[in-house]
Amino acid sequence: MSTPQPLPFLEAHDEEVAAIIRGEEHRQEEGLELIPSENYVSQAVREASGSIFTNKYSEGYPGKRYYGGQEFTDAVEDIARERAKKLFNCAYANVQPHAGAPANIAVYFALLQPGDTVLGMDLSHGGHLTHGHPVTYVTNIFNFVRYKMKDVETGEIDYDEMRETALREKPKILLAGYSAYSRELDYQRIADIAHEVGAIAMMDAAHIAGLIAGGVHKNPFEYGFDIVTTTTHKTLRGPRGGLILVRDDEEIAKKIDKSVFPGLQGGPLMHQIAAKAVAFGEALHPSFKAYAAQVVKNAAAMATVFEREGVRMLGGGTSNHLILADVTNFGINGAIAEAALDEVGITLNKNVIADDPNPPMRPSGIRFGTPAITTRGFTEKECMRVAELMIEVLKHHDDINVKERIHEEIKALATKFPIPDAPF
Ligand code: DSN
Repeated sequence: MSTPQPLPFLEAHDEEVAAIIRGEEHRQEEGLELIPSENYVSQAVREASGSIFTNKYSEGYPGKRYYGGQEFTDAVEDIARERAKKLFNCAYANVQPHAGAPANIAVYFALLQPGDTVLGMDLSHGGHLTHGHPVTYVTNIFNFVRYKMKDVETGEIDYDEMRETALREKPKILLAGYSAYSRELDYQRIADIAHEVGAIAMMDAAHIAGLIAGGVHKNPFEYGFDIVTTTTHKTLRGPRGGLILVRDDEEIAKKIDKSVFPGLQGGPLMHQIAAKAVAFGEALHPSFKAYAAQVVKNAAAMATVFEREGVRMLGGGTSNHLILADVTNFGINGAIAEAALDEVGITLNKNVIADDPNPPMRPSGIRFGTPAITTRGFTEKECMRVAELMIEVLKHHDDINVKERIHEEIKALATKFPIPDAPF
């Protein structure tokens, strides 16, 4: 088991909250986390995140703050920015976005006028809410148009359609990057289309930032992308937060800084920025390359089991950290699958599949991935066993005896691979 977080004051002063935190510790330790956007941070990241920086207001940027007492906040934000730039090989970094959604929205407000167009991936084909889903407020301000996959069985994006739409709609931003897509992108093609129509090429790398930083996926900046946004807590294995990177354009970087603060956010979360600095330092460690490579190998291993069992996977499998599987052939929907797997200690999420005939709360798919279990030390062997157990649960989702047996095996596996204090 990982070292439990010392909570002497909380346990003395607020037993209720302390007990809830202990419950969550126990849940994370005993179960297997397969939500592909989650991970386990190191104790060092947690120490920085729980540090005294939470007390400090620091509106502005290093050297240009609105309040005094900034010598240490400046120092830590500078380290975070420098490490981020080194990690992604770019000239500018803004480490202040509180999460991925505000990072994307800050870019829109930095570079677009009301009514301007963004060309992004359709949500059901893997895009994200902040890429222009009608439930989000930014769609009242900007015009979002969409591209899709050409073939959902291979995951190939319809680049010809993307180009035709770009020529017709004249987007100011051509947006790549997805929350539920399992293949790699042709960055060169996307950047060329963007620049042909005078658009900014922007990549939302939230899911795969750790794979890029670890060198197992291509870096969009090397193919002409102008901006990369990401969260810091998924494959990148940092604290919850957002990050905006700019390849080399100082004007764009200045506009983004102004957009994040004062345009959109108030005081930055300096404790999270300190924790981001620590996580970026960990990702620069040579062992992170081995971690990122293993994440991809583990997902591929799980896909071989699903393929062998004839389960339909969107995109025909995976080249990254996640798998999107259609569970309707088991006679169930994604919500039933999610609940049955939860009962055996496997956490993942229901997910819409491309052009899903079912509604989002009862979609046809499940989405799962390997970033967190790889941090625990799982290799292909354990991942294949987990995939076999998942399929058994899906086949016998209402058989209590089967689920009890599998739950015991999952607990034993989790106990054998405790969450590490320092994952390198
Ligand atoms: N909620 C994130 C995910 O799970 O992919 C995206 O915002």
